[in-house]
Amino acid sequence: MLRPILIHPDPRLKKVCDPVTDITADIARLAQDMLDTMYDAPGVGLAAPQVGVTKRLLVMDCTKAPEPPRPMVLINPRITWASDDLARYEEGCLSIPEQYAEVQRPARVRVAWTALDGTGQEEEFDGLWSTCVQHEIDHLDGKLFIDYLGPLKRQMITRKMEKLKRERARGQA
Ligand code: K2U
Ligand code: ZN
Repeated sequence: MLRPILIHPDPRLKKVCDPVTDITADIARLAQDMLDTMYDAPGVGLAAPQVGVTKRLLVMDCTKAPEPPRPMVLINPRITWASDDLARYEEGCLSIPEQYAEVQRPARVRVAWTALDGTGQEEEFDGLWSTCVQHEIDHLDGKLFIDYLGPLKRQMITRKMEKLKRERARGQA
C-alpha cells in the first residue's frame, strides 16, 4: 500500500527516531508499504520518518536495470566503520522534491542492522549504496541533506518547500 511522503519542513522529519523493539506484523507491513512507496516515487531509498513513522527503519534498492532488484529492509541500522576517503554526490530527497545539491560523505561504510527475520546483518557499502544508506540513516537522526548546505541555500530551499506545501494545500500543485 502506498503511503504519503511528508514534505520538509515537518517536525516529524527532525525527530531522532526510536529503536524498533520487536518485529511485529505491523513492522513487516510498514516495511512492505515503504518499499512499494519507494519504487512508486521512484527512489532508491526511503526512511520510516518520511512516511510519518518515527522508528529506526529504512528500505533501499540501489540496483539499476539490467541488475535484478535487491530490496533491502534495515531495522535499527548503525554505521560501524566509515572510510577516510570521501565521495561527492548530487543528492535529492523525496521529502524535498526537485531540489538537488552536492553532498560529501565517506565513500564506503560498514553497516550493522537487524533483518525482518530477526537475524543480525553486517555489510560494507560503496558507490550509490553507500551514499543512500548514509542519507537514510541521517533521516533516522532527524538530519536532511540540506543540513550540510550553507544557511542561505538551506533557507532558500525551505522557503520553496513552504510555497509548494501552500500550493498543494490549495490543490494547485
Ligand atoms: O531518502 C530519500 O529521500 C530517498 C532518496 C535517497 C537518496 C538520495 C540521494 C542519493 C541517494 C539516495 C531518493 O532515492 S532521491 C531519488 C534518487 C534516485 C536515484 C538516485 C539518487 C536519488
Ligand atoms: Zn531523503
